[in-house]
Amino acid sequence: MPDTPSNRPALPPEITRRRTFAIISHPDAGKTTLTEKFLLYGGAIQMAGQVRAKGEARRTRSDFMQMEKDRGISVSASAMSFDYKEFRFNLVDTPGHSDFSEDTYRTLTAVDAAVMVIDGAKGVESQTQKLFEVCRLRDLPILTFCNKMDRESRDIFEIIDEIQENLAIDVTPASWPIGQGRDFIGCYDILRDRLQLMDRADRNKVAESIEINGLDDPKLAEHVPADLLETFLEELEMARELLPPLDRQALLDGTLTPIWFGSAINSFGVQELMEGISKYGPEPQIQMSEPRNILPEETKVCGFVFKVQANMDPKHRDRVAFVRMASGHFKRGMKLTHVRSKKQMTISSPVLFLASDRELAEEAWAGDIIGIPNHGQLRIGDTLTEGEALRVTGIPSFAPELLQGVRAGDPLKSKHLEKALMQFAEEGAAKVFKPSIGSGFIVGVVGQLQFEVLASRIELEYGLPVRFEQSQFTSARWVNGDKQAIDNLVDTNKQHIAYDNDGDIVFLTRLQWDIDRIKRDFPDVRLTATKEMMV
Ligand SMILES: Nc1nc2c(ncn2[C@@H]2O[C@H](COP(=O)(O)OP(=O)(O)OP(=O)(O)O)[C@@H](O)[C@H]2O)c(=O)[nH]1
Ligand SMILES: [Mg+2]
Repeated sequence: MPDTPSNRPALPPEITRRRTFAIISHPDAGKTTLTEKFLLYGGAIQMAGQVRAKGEARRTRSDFMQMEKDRGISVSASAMSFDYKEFRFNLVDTPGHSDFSEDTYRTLTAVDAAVMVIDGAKGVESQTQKLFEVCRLRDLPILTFCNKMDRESRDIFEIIDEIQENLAIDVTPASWPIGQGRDFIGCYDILRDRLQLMDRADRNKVAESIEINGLDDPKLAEHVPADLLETFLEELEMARELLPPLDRQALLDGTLTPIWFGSAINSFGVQELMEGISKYGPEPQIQMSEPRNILPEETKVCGFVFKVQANMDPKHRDRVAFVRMASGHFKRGMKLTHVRSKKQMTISSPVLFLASDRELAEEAWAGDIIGIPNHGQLRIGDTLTEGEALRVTGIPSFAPELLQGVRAGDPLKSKHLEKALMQFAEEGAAKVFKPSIGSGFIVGVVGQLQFEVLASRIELEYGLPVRFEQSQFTSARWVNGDKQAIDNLVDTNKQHIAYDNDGDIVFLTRLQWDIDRIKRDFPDVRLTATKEMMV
């Protein structure tokens, strides 16, 4: 980074103790279950909930939307802050399904590290690979948790090999599993020389942890059956020969990932991972921004919006911007400059996301994620500063790949529908286009499931049953460039023209041929598949 001084002062202790990370993986590897156990060990909740809880049983805190609860999948990233020992964790549970990956990718711009969860029976899956590549682009440090070790898993060396080969990153074992599937009895904590035994009877109880004085300690044999012990000692010796030791700098550079083994649902291996994040994970990092980067230790406050969510909680019907603090010590009531509009905003009711509720945030430090309720001024990508015109960069916007028309079940409710759609467009949950001819709206998303989420949310949050239907269009392009040329294009192609929620012009078509034609006939006009977010 060109403008980063090499002799940076030490970070204030309040910043050093912060660990801000996302949990990522292929769908169903166990992110939400792991998140819930983090909350449990962080003392933020008393009892862990389940992803597919039935009846009165407790649900997980991070799957807060009705559709998430119904289907047992995460569709939206959710942030949670809690203390673990002397550390402050800001954790974001992300959805694994690729239809929701825009949310996950944006989250990765707001964290300093990622915990990559791997299903021990499956290894590196397609979505793991994609998410990993996004982390790599940002040199994000990665800690790996190999989950579901209570089930039959693949060979450990094979999994490690697969990570090293497919993801091109060195792997160092932080723990080593003893036994497998039904015979899985626990892990050896390599970093702290402890034997962690699993408590199978009580899933939510902290498992037994026995201090071991090196691998010759006779205590090992007291707790581990002879055959498992022999295999374990052989494997560990091999691992030590073949794999590099833990080197914090390599972890921080993103070239080495430590791997822990465990079973999130049985709370097993979770605390060791939390210790690892505390001890080896990065403190708040430098934020890429234009015209200069932002250092966390700067005394002036700066933060940026990476997610907007409306109607998060029926108790608080409002819109919340998720803001990652990039620098300084924020205090409630501060006046900050909204760089895009150059307007001042008094941040009077910022919130901290706790396990299942929110609390007023009296203060926040670089590294924290806070929520700022607002009426639509705050958009994804916006930067807030104490006056300087800084603009945080790198927050992705995806091209809408699927287009569908949408209608209210009751035609008289189309104004209501418009309001709901605008809200979702501003949230970044979908792109919404109003064709210049005819009525109705066209909605663009990245993945099919997003239509279902929208339909369910419009019904639940606005009391409005809606129907999505095939559209005559399949592609959308934003129109930029010379004003006169754009006017000509609009006049001669009315049946293709629509306006997005900001009133910007969009060209809709079902034929690549049309796009090529416009490019040829209107050389002074640019067509882009994503909207250029900031000016
Ligand atoms: N056997 C076993 N099952 C687990 C474990 N951890 C999670 N599960 C189950 O795996 C399923 C998926 O878990 P989730 O926590 O929802 O996975 P996720 O990664 O959050 O899934 P998405 O958010 O939809 O991508 C649930 O049925 C969990 O109960 C584990 O350690 N062992
Ligand atoms: Mg989940």
